[in-house]
Amino acid sequence: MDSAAPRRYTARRSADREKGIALPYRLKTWSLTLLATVMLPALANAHAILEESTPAIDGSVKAGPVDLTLRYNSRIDRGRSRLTLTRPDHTKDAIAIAPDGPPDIIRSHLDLTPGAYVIRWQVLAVDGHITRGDVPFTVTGP
Ligand SMILES: [Cu+2]
Repeated sequence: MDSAAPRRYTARRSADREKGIALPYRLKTWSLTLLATVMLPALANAHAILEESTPAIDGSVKAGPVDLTLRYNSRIDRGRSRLTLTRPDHTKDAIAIAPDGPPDIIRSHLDLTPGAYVIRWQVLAVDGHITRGDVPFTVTGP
């Protein structure tokens, strides 16, 4: 009888110790689950949204060399993004995207005569979603 008591006591102590170790692990797992739940909708919305452009939408620039800059809210896959320029005579041309620069910016260099233009952009964001939009602008005489 006397020998059984310490044994049971030992067993209970080791069970308590296990509980003490298990709790932080459980909390950690729960925290990660919570974090994933909070983060996933944010990642799903990481497709590219145009935040700033030069020329600005409905803006105007002077004729001659024009540096086109499109800045997005997320990283862009340049190799799978496209720019199309619609000229005043409604002809369309694919325009080259500069291969360098920050990952959230697309640049191109144009030489434009006066008139109304539209840049149509189509970009692939890091989340795998493609978004498109238009930047209409006017080129004024020198
Ligand atoms: Cu997306």
